[in-house]
Amino acid sequence: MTETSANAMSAPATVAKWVARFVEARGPKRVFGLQGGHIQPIWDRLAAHGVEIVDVRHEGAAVHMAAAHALLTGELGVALVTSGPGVTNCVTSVANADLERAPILIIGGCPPARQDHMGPLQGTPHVEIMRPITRRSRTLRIADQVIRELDEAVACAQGAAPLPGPVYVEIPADVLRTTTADSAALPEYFARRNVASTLPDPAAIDRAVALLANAKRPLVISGGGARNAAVELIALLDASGAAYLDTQESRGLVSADHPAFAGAMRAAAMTEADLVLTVGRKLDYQLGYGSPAAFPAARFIRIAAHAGERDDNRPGEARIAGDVAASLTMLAHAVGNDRSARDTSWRESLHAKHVERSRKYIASLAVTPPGSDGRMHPNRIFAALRARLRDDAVAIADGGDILSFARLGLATATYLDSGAFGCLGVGVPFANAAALAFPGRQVVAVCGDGAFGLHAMEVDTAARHRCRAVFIVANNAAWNIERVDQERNHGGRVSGTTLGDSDYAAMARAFDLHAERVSDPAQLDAALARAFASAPALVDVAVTRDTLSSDLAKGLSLVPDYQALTAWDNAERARLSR
Ligand SMILES: Cc1ncc(C[n+]2csc(CCOP(=O)(O)OP(=O)(O)O)c2C)c(N)n1
Ligand SMILES: [Mg+2]
Repeated sequence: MTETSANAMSAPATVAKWVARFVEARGPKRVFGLQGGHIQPIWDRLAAHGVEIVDVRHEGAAVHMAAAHALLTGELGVALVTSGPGVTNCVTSVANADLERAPILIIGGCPPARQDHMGPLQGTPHVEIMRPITRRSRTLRIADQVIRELDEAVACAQGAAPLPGPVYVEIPADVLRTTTADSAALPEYFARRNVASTLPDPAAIDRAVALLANAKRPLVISGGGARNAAVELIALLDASGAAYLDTQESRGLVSADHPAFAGAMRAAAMTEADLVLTVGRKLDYQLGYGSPAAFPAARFIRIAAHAGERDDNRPGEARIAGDVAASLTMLAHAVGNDRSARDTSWRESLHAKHVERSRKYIASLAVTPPGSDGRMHPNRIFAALRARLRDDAVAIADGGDILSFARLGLATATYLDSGAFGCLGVGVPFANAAALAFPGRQVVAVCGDGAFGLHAMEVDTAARHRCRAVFIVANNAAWNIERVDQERNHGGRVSGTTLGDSDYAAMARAFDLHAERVSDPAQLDAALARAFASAPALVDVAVTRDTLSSDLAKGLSLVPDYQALTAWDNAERARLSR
């Protein structure tokens, strides 16, 4: 212990110094931010304490980086942003972290309390702006309560609220300068703690066992709340004989080779299942809100530590509330391991079809023909990446059409994308955070040219902080999923959805990145090899607009009334009119 030693703890210090000590003791070794006078006292003390500060070019990127750090490492993410526009620039990223349930602490600047409501510099009601998209949003006005407040804020971020997620706190500039002796009187505020866990009610486990015993086609669907329970999840799949679907937020927990895995048979698995166990997963639009429109034959078991992943939209007939790993273990034991007693023919047939369909799909990537404009299909990028990425690579996908292709084409176990929020712009900051968190692993972000533009300046952050990521821009000179929607579904009137065929490699070179433009698929592999060797690097790939992605084909752009996808929306209408 250096700064948090007993002597240092009892010596008077400014609130800013206490905050820096707290971040040093409780946060990760790296924080993300963009400086401003209102937060300078904390920034300065963090620098003095040797905490690594990754300074970005837009506050939204700092919060995206903090969220990616949290999602990829399981640690708290921390971002520092200044008062006024610094905070408001974060709104989109905080909303994304809210939906991603990323445990992050955002420390904002705030005008001096003595200038409250007088029209101060950079004054705007941050706390009210942040409230609906955070677990807690507060101004900390009392100097010797600041550390207690921060301690509670971290607990909220990590799940003391109904879900883990972002927490916003700000400390007025005059409060930061106040000297206080005892704001940190309790050393336990500075001790890292495990997130509190609870065991489920055994009666709920019994109900789940009874439901499983009567099910012929049980299906487990995992979400972010299962991230720390891979071993236990596999044990339950083995014991129960259930089929399995992952979701974007829980990719890689179960290998696609596992006999339960049915990823390429998602629609059939959901339609046919007679029992669905959600594990740490919300029943949001991606799962048809749990409606019989999407799951016509299923009863439900809901398993999660947090209410927001367990009690939303469709309650389970068994509701297992508690630590996910412990719940899965208890359930697996209670189910027993008598494989002969189970009929696993449904999952076997699903898995066999999954294997066949995936094999064909993977083989098709390298031979998908070019579009009518002569440019390569985006699948060629994924064919090249598959050959080059190691098993532990981290992949990020961001965009419209390209995201739809990437979800199938990018196969890494560690994977993040624009998520349930559809948050274009995450690609570069997510990859930068991943590259800093895992310096020994390959990190690649595949971004649409539109999505890339939203945080394109973050290639500068990559260069300055040596974030050794490879950024691939799938350049179709369009916001293409929207352009194709206009073309097909709106009388062909394309307006405001085309972009220039811009040279993103030249832009990246201006910031000292290694960068190339590739138009010939035969050149992709060598270009990727050079990019990974010289990262941070950017490869601008000329791809065709002439595509029909599955997201577009399923009607995502149409925004139907009842469900996100047309087929479920039709089923929902039919169901409601019966
Ligand atoms: C911040 C934000 N703005 C707008 C949208 C709506 N939107 C969804 S996909 C898309 C097009 C994305 O274009 P690009 O990143 O180039 O990918 P492409 O479809 O061309 O592959 C747009 C505009 C969104 N989801 N998020
Ligand atoms: Mg595009």
